Amino acid sequence: MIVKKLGELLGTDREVDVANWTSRRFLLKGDGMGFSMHDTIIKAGTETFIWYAHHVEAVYCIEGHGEVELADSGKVYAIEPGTLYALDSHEKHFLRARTQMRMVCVFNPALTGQEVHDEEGVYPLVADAAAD
Ligand code: 9YT
Repeated sequence: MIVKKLGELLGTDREVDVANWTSRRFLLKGDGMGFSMHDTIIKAGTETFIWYAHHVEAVYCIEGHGEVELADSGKVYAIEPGTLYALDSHEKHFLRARTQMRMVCVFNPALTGQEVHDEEGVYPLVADAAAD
């Protein structure tokens, strides 16, 4: 069994801080669960274009307010604590945080921890099975 506390991740390579968000990676590919699970802070006032071409992701908001807009349809969904959205079709989307939002994110396939958003907001598939 794996047991982790958020505090153990802070300041390690499992805490990834970029312009618009900070992601604390509880579970990565190397943990062998078949999915990755992150506690992610989306910074207040940010808009992020995201396209996970190679992954599906479920996102559950536990703190804060914002919205997600589907790029193709323009459809906008409000996000508040208790809202889940699941990107089951690799939807291109804009994630906007009105206040700081805290999201529990689950990815399949699992992130290795080596991915970075490229200029299109895409996470590539990272093939390094040994990572983390
Ligand atoms: C909600 C979302 O997708 N945010 C981007 C960061 C991502 N959750 C990650 O890498 O943890």
